[in-house]
Amino acid sequence: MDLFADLGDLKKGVVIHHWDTDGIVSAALLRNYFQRQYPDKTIDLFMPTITNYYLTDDQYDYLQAQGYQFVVTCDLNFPSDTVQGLAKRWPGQVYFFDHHHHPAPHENVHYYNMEHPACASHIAERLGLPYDLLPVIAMVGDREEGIQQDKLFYPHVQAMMAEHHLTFSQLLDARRLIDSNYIVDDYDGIVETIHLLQDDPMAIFTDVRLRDNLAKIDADIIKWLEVEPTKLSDTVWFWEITTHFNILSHITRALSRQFPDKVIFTRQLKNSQYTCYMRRRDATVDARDLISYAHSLGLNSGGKPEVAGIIIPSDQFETVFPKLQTHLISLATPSRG
Ligand SMILES: [Mn+2]
Repeated sequence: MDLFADLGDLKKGVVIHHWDTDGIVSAALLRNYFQRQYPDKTIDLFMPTITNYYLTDDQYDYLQAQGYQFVVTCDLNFPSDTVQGLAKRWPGQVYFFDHHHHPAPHENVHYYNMEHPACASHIAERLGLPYDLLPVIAMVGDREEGIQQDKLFYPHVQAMMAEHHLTFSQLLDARRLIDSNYIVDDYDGIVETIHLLQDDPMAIFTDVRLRDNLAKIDADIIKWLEVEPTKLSDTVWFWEITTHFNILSHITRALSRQFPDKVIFTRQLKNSQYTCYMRRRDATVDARDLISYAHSLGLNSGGKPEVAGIIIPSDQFETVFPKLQTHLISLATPSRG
């Protein structure tokens, strides 16, 4: 079955993709597929602002002004209102690929979403492509070591390791190299990497710019490990991270490794919103308590028992942040008596 039969004579489309390894590989797979199967169609690349799982009005306007006739989204797990926003502007010509969960299908959208190790592996299956190096890099990208426990898909990873003489840790490196683009906030670098992956996935291992990114990222993390915290209490230590890199989660993890008995609390202002992280190892705070408190304040928040991420729009920052901080200190203070 031809997934894209409804495109008919439409010539100009765009892939809107995630900024991580899986999203980048998905875009490369789709572009290669179109070049082979539909050489008369062009398919450009577009990304939301890094960290935004939605499109702004300006971005919708830009996409319409480009004259795109169809839209393919991959690995972004766009919320319903964004999918509707796309469907309204491109009725019948939105192709949605994802592997996160199963919300109800949207009207006027070609909706391809199912559980899969990666969006790229799901796309490969849907398009009848082999599980070759591209989907394998994406599966390792999203699942990391966890993919080794996947009886159905790990054999495909092993086959590519054998064919290309790669170790598993080199596949993990591929993920670090590809993800380095978004961490250093390099939009052009992401486009270049997609082209590189389209032509020769092995070329990323020797790409000087990507290696250089890793060195910059490591240097930045090391620098922050030496910065004195603001000690909000005996256990809650706070750092305000000022860098233009998308690196807050990495820094927070590194700080937590360095101070395993502390509750690490970090904050970064970027794109007119604050992102806060809380992470702990040996301290007994349950991050989910902070997440529900953030939800009660109307904030976007998610995580696991050991880590919480919270977004604060800058216009709410003054009123909301002190409450969050006070609540975290009380969660981390053992009650006496
Ligand atoms: Mn993914």
